[in-house]
Amino acid sequence: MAKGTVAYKILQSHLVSGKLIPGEEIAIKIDQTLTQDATGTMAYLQFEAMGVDRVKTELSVSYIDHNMLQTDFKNPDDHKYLMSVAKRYGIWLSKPGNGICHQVHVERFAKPGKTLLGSDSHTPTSGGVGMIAIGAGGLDVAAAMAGEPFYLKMPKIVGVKLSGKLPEWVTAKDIILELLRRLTVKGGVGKIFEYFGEGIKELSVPERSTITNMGAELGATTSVFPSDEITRAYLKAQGREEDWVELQPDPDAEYDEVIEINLSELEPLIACPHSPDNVVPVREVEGIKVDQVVIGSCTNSSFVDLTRAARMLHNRKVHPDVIFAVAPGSKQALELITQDGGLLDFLKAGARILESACGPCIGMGYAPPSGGVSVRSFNRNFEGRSGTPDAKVYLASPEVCVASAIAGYIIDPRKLAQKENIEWIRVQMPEKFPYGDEAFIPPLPEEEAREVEIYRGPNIKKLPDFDELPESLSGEVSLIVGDNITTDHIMPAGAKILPLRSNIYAISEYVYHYVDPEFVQRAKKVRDEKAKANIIVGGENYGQGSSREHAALAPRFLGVRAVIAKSFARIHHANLVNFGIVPLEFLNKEDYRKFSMGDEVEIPELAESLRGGKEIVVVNKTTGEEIVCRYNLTPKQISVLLAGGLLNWIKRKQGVEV
Ligand code: MIC
Ligand code: SF4
Repeated sequence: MAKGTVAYKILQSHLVSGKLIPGEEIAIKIDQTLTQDATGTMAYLQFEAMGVDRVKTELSVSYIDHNMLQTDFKNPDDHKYLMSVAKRYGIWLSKPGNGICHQVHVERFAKPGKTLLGSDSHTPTSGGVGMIAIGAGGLDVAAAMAGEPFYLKMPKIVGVKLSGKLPEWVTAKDIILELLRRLTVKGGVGKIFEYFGEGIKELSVPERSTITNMGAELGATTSVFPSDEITRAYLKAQGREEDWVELQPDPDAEYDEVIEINLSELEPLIACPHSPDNVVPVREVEGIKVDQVVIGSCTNSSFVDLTRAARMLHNRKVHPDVIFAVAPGSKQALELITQDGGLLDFLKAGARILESACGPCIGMGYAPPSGGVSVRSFNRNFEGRSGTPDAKVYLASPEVCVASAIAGYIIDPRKLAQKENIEWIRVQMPEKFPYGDEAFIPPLPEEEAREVEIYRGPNIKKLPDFDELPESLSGEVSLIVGDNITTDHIMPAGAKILPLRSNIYAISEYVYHYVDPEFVQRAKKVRDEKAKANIIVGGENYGQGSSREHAALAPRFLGVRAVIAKSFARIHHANLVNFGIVPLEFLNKEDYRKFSMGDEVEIPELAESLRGGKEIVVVNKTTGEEIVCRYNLTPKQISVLLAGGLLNWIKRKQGVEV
């Protein structure tokens, strides 16, 4: 039962209901929340609809970091809305330019032993300081701000034992890439990864956070490190030593599973296009010509990452054929490299300096050229995510990125070190970080907050109302997709679509845009002309990747009422439920083949079967076949589905007319 582990202890001290037995539904108290602008507007619209006067958490922070291009009124409208909501409801606001939510949260707010729920899948980054930090859909985060506990199935707690010592030029990124290589993008579903062993003693907080960040790519619920003297020194340098508590696993702690990684045996690794688990040693892809390189994203853009990269570039030049960019993870990191000269190293080497924000990671600028190769210190390389459909994106440590930028082709940094005698660069943690608090707006006192008027520009549209689940569902198969469909496939981001996040009517026009540009018209026809439900058929790990609830909300708006898949990714599964779309799993995975596009489908007594916990029989009326499906839903999720979604469910609970 994993008693005595760090994760177990934190969950136990926050348990509101249920038993900490893997697979059982538990509810936990949430101490902190975070939102970012791209998911935040919707989360706060939903929070407003809950009719609460002020957030009920210990701390809630609203970050503006994703959507920074401001090509017209839409982004600034959203930012202004977010700023007014923060003032009205007792929320901290991190202004645009202050950095990426996860980086900044670790720096300024993350606290060992506490819980954090964030409307972004990389929220587990804060696990690097010993907190249980979980990514969720905006609606779940809104509910947590309204004082609701967070419901989840108790995950297994997997101990990752790090033994040995990282060889030179091998980094934290290679540890998590090694786990991805072994376990794949669905290997972490239903699991918490807890790191322990001698090897953790060498890892600084930013390095630990690189690892917990990319636990999201494993599909894990979260990842966590103990809170030790390294955590203490980091928090002290952030001027927050009082936030430190020690959190270690008990000597007799037992994990549900243990994975061992001998750090001494690792070498520089790289994830090849188009999946973070497509990992090979760098030497295997050496020589591939590179068009662009970028260091940034919430994974690897801390002060430590930037300083190492800058020192590698000292007195060197980026290869003439390569465009090299740096997007510092936070203003704090940018300030530090400015102080210690790293910024000048970048500039002299010929780097482009981008804003402290997500930027290229979700295709908000700096897209690669057609068919181009881009090597990035990021966490996701899904096809098309960079903004260029046929680009090939590789993911690696900042060291591999810089070495490749200098060489002009992918290269193992150890080779370059031999050739050009690049010394191994160790970075000392500063004794005092620049806190950068000028970029935060603290919450207003209650009385003053009540006077604040919420700003709503023309880009902010009211949420559509959704009806309850019908007793029986009659529908049509309007899309069939394969394995590992990401939320970037379902609801793409990028400079064109991201500004529409606060306008569900407009953004729903882009559902599955790059996969099947006809889908939206087809779905509307089924919804409006045939008055039927749209049904999507999917493969394994359906909905992996981001937490964006728009990937459930927009399909629901288009009339999707059920997704039948071989298996689901955790956050998307929860988002489907939250928006009243029934996630069904094939009992026999071979039955996936029993559907074709346009098949007429009937699910008789759907609601009754859910209520009674019975198997669901989907009738393919076109072929006459009956397909048996199961579902992985807790009693609460079933009542949410019956109500037509979580917002209806919460309103009903609070006695508000739906
Ligand atoms: C991502 O990395 O895909 C994002 C953009 O940060 C998303 C959130 C979003 O879509 O707004 C995530 O990871 O949850
Ligand atoms: Fe931003 Fe990329 Fe991190 Fe998502 S993964 S929060 S887009 S930097």
